Amino acid sequence: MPLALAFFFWAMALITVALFIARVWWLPELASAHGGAIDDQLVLTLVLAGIVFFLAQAALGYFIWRFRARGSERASYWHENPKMEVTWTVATAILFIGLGIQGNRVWAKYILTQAPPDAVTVEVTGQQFAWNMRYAGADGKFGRTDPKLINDANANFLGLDEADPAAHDDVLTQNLMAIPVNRPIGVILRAKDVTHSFYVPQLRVKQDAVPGMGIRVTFTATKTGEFEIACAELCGMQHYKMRGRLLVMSDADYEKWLKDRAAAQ
Ligand SMILES: [Cu+2]
Repeated sequence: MPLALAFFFWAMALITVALFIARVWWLPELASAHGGAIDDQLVLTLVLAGIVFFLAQAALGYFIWRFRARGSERASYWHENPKMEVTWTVATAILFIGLGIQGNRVWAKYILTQAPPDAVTVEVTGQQFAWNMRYAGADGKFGRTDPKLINDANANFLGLDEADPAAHDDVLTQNLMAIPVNRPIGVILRAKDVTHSFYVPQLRVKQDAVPGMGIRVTFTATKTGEFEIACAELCGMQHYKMRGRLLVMSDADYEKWLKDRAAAQ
């Protein structure tokens, strides 16, 4: 019986590790420039944790079998082993702190990178339960907004002030965002009501949108296609419905799309 139990632990450990190695359940396909470093960091964490997990399970199985009850022997009580305790505490601390420092470097590079001056700027404003996108238009300037002018019935979701000349060419969409591929994108992330979270899994971009703040998010998409923009913050009863489409296009297609949208409104 102890041998069967030991085999059970070994088999479980092997199957679990094999599922990770085979990547049966894995992240969605990567489509951004900064995402590779995040994925590598995740893999490094999983590999190190996987090795420790496997060794621990292997040892557990071995001990179950090695120290099984034999004859009328009684178990004896054994109290502390400072050398072993210090060893695994220090080893765990080095592993944790090391991964933390390394991960922090990857994170800082992503989150602290400023959009270069030639970046495409898109303002994204979350509301219950939609994403409002805004492009500055030909003048490169966003029109003035005023919360008092917000009127959802008239589709003025952002409270755009029509009296401001810079507002006239602003391009507005809802739940639809187009960007050019291989060009830096600078998103200005806002929220109208409660906290939302702008999440595009393929881009490895996830950032809270906080009322009263204009949070900058910089990324470069490396693949054309259509991706889902999800809200990753439980923001109310219809949170599950809060989703948008992100279209990553060639430069020419993007310019045409923007021009068409501007002409249509
Ligand atoms: Cu939301």
